[in-house]
Amino acid sequence: MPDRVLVARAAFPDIVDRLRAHFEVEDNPGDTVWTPAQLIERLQGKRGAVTTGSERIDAAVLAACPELEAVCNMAVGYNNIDVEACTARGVIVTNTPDVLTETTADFGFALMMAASRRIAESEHYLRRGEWTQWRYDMFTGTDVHGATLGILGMGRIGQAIARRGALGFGMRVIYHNRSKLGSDVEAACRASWVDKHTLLREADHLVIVVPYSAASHHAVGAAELALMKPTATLTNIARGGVVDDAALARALRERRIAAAGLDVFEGEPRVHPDLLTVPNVVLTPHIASASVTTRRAMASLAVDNLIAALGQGPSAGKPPTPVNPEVLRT
Ligand code: 8YV
Repeated sequence: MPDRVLVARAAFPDIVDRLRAHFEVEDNPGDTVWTPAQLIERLQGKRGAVTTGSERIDAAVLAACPELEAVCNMAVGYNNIDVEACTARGVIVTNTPDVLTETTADFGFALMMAASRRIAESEHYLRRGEWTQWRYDMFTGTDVHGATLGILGMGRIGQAIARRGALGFGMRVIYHNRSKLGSDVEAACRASWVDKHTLLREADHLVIVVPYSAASHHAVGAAELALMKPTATLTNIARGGVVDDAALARALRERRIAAAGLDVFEGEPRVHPDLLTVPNVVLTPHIASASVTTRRAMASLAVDNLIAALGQGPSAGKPPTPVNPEVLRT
């Protein structure tokens, strides 16, 4: 009997089919988002699962699914998974780094430009039929080229955004990260480490790319927004919860910062109602990695990880991108 695995959300069928050569696969072509109880039910008897950010794998799920050995997230972020609990139970966790870096950086940059040049706000105005004449100050925004780009969280995606800013737009790039990057990496991105206060005070465009954790919860709230320039923009492509959305909506409404671009939200797919009514914010539904090529690469890497994690295929026992590789050594 082949091992049984679960693919928790719809994904490219031709890529999911690759699992069928090794496993008995239960998938979810209707793409229902299961409740935790439904997820536990589907995971019964499964040795492995491909998950997305929508499925929470915590200690309770693990306790209820003792046969589970591999959780392969189709995302670079894995705050939906209690990695510590997985490690304690010997469950391997994998993610999909690298394959989405450039696509996500493109999108972060696009959102930052859309916010600073008021693209969504002015498009809505045009669609409402309000454009009757040219005006010298119509939708004037802030320049991106030559401005100071501040990056909170300087991992792979942060560095890719830094390169775009420095090399493509002549921006001065400052960043804040728990640890300062090596001077070679800083030189490649033309970026300098600053403390968080300096980052908030000096950035013309703040882009948030820090992973979500208890430590980064509301890393940007009312106090941090108060430090920013009234002409500054804020872009969040990290995770909802890193920014206090209620405080951000207030700051936008009161024009304490100029504009924001948000791809992620606290409690998404719900969006804080105040964000829906302020004009100076561009809102997108968590699509920063959504190019066809990249989403296929993410699905493919998640599938490769599952095949290898469960001891099949050419890399048996060596999933390409483990989050808790210590599990493989035990
Ligand atoms: C995913 C993401 O689309 O990779 C991540 O961490 O946020 C996105 O690329 C999303 O999490 C679905 O799993």
